[in-house]
Amino acid sequence: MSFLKTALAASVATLATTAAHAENWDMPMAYPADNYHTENAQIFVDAVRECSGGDLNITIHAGGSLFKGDEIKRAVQVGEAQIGERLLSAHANENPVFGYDSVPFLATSFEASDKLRDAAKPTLTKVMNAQNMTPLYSVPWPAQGLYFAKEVNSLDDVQGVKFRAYNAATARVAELAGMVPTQIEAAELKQALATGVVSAFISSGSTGVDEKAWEDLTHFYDAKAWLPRNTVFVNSDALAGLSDESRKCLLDEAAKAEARGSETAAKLAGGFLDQLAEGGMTVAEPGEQLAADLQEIGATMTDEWLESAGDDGRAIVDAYRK
Ligand code: PCA
Repeated sequence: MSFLKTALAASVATLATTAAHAENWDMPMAYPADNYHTENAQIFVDAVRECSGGDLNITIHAGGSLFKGDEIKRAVQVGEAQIGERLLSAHANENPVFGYDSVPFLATSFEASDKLRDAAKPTLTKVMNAQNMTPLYSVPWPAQGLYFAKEVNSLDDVQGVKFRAYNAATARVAELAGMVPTQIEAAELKQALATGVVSAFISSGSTGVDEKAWEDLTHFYDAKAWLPRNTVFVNSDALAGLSDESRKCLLDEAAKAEARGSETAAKLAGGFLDQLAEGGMTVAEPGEQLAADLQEIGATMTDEWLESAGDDGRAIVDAYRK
């Protein structure tokens, strides 16, 4: 065989092996393509493609386009998607452990949120593994504040207000405050605000900017109630099916994405509030009475969560406070 032929045969063989091993994964995500969570994940999947030598190609489907937010966890569990991102606290009705990041006033800074994430990791991994999933990384949203269509000085001002909830904790805040909660994914929030289905919600400045909240609402109170997290997780069978090299590459890049995501969120947080103000909203700390009312709700909800999450919840809080 001539040199050229040998070289050609060798490269065809390499191609064949690559093709046989190449994995194409779908990654449903619920938030907009230009949100920093999605952009961070795009850097992650690009790096994974690179370090796997093209063997692991992950395609992001942003904005709930492949699966809606509330379908993503199940889709990954049953293998309809191999990997996905979800606000896991939205599944706290199924297991209170998923709501570890939405306990009011437990962790209210980026630093505390990362510490709580580490404290929850063993328990969350155990719970996810039992559902055939493996958590890869999680990234915080900025601290949660309250959006209203009027000035609010105490809960007396919000009785009966229609409130958008994104998980059990936000629905409970509304109930305890005397508001009327409706569960609405971020992808449907703008429509709900525009049509008056809701006129208030709790979220970060990030989502307020994504939704151009100033077009529908007037006040943001920076309550710093908690920092919920989006978690990226993978179907455990899909993970086991990877080559050792691809699996290592995925896990290494996940660790980088987690650190990068926290840093990015912290860097952007202040600017989001500036944008709300630039849009015309009043951005303020909650006044004395509203702050006291929220603390009282927080204390009730902390007791309720500890009660419902049992030993798993206790393990998370103990590890966090250590
Ligand atoms: N934005 C997401 C969850 C928390 C946040 O800041 C949302 O409102 O859906």
